[in-house]
Amino acid sequence: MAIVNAGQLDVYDTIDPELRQAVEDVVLNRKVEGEAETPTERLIALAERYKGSNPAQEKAAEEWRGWEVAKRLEHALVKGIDAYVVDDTEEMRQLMPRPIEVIEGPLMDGMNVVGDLFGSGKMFLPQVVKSARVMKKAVAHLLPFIEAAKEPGAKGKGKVVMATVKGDVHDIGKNIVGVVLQCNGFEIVDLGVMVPWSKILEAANENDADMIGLSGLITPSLDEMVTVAEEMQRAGMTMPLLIGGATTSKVHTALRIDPAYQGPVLHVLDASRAVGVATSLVSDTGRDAYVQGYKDDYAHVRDVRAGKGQSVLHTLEEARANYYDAYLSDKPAPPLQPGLHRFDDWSLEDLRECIDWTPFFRAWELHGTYPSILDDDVVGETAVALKADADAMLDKLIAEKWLTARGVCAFWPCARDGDSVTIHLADEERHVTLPFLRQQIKKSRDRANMCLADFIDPAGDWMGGFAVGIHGIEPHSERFRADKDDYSDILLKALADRFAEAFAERLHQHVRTTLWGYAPGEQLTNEALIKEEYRGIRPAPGYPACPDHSLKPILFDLLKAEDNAGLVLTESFAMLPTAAVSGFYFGHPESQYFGVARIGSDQLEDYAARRGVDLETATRWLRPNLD
Ligand code: B12
Repeated sequence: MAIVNAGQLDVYDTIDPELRQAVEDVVLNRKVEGEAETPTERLIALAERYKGSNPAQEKAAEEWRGWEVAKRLEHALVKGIDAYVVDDTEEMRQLMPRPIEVIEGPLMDGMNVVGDLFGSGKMFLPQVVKSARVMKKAVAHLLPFIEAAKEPGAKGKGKVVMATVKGDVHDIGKNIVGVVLQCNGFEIVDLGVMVPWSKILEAANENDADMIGLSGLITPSLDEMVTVAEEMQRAGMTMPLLIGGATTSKVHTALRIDPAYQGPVLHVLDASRAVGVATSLVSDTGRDAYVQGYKDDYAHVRDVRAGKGQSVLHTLEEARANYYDAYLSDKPAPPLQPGLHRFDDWSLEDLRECIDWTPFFRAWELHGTYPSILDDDVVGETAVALKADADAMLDKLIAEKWLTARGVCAFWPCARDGDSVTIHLADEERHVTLPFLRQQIKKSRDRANMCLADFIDPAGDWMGGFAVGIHGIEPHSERFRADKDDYSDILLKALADRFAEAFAERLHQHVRTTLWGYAPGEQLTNEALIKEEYRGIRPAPGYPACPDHSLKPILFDLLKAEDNAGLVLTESFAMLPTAAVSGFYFGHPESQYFGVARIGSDQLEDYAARRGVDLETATRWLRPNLD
């Protein structure tokens, strides 16, 4: 049977005739009269010669190696081939009067081609990041010559100071934007993750930056971004402030960040838009009108919000009366293996089997669902190449044991107590309260105002918790970065995130079938797992049903997550290592995900009292859910 990968089809006529003949003989079962070898044997023998090589590619490779050097550099940049770039750059350097001209001339010309192709949708993010790798290697080769000649560095389009804000640890998005801006001629001063506002302002001033870019993944980072804006205002700064990251939005930027800073504030949705925004901000002519456009737009958002009738809220009392009435006699039996379970080294091979690839492609701005994305007319070819690179890295990192999946889960006897769940820790002779939030928005018809506590029996029940993390990424990430290889660095981080999600999914399955054991016969395909076609939920602090990140210290204490899984929390409740997921287990058949959404001041006060904190602290924790 012939198996064809449509994404990797060669032009038929360019296939080596001998190989083509041998393959045709097998496919068409054409035995040549009088020959001792069968077509199969002949193909197998021929295959030996082809092992590890691709003649068609080699032929093409030879061809472009014969071009003149500037053209070779452009080709290497556009195709992302770094194999010969140091030699070619050196050849070019010897032809140019000054080393800096190699950057400002042929290398920038090549990157402009990349920028144009990306801008016009003919090249995609993974290819651009590979191009950046080539550029960085070329520049690294030239730098010692530039320094030796005591020449000023290449004049870029502008300088951007980038940082993930204090308390947040995520940098894939920031790094992608940094690479794309670099490809388009901007100089990036990357301050890394968990950067306090003082360091950001200092670096911006010291580097005489043209703009600051902030990134954040979790909601506590939104407050931190407001703080940076306030401090920029206080320091009398005027440089533009770019806002990005999964949790940020145009509305939040308009309502909270823009009013805090008189200078330009611009929310940027993704990497491809970052180039246009940054380019407009350094333009001599169009800048003012461009910035005014944003200011007007944000003012408009504020006006619309002010005038917009918000959805009506129940009082907390009314919402509680409209609770979700789960059929409690259906509650799951006590766990078969109660207590705490620790996993020091879950098999990565096993986790690989249940990776959800769709978000992986999304991280690279390739939109579509896996596996059909591989056949997509527009991004299919890029997706196939990216998946091949991901598979190759997975093979290597599993064989060489780069990463370790550590996790912990536990089940506790508990009871619902209003909107909280009280956990009984018999061994430690103590109770721990988990306060949850209830939906307050008035619903149509007879839909309930849900709270996670509704899935727990007040007369006695069970719930669980888990925390998983992928350790060991740092030395490899550092190695890649030292080698100017952002592509592999981002690829590795994106794979570690996939492993974290896969681990959370796999562990939940193990819990349902074995440890808690309420679904022993569950047989689900990976697709069905991804679609969550199983009984029970695992809401994570920060997700819509359970939006308060500050529950994580309580969960971590219950799980002894630092000792048992090597996980720690930052001051904003982000988890380290970055590729980590934590949450609760509810086993009731009717348990389901929902969004708490907006809550009223009555619930805020009630929650503060239940948590034993002042109103100001509770307001900070719950701000995204308040008016
Ligand atoms: C994949 C994912 C993860 C991955 C990690 C993602 C990562 N490394 O970035 C894993 C599985 C580890 C994870 C874990 C968690 N996650 Co998560 N996650 C997601 C998901 C599904 C996609 C995010 C993503 O990878 N995007 C791809 C990257 C490339 O995009 P990006 O970071 O946004 O960057 C792009 C743009 O934003 C922009 N950009 C980014 N930075 C900058 C900066 C500048 C200057 C500019 C101009 C542009 C820019 O350009 C980038 C490239 O296009 C989102 C939901 C969603 N659809 O967004 C939830 C989401 C971000 N996660 C969320 C949460 C809550 C968590 C957890 C706290 C859950 C938990 N309790 O375990 C943990 C926290 C982990 C930790 N270490 O603390 C929430 C955050 C909101 C909130 N309430 O705080 C989200 C929004 C889900 C939700 N709807 O509630 N998560």
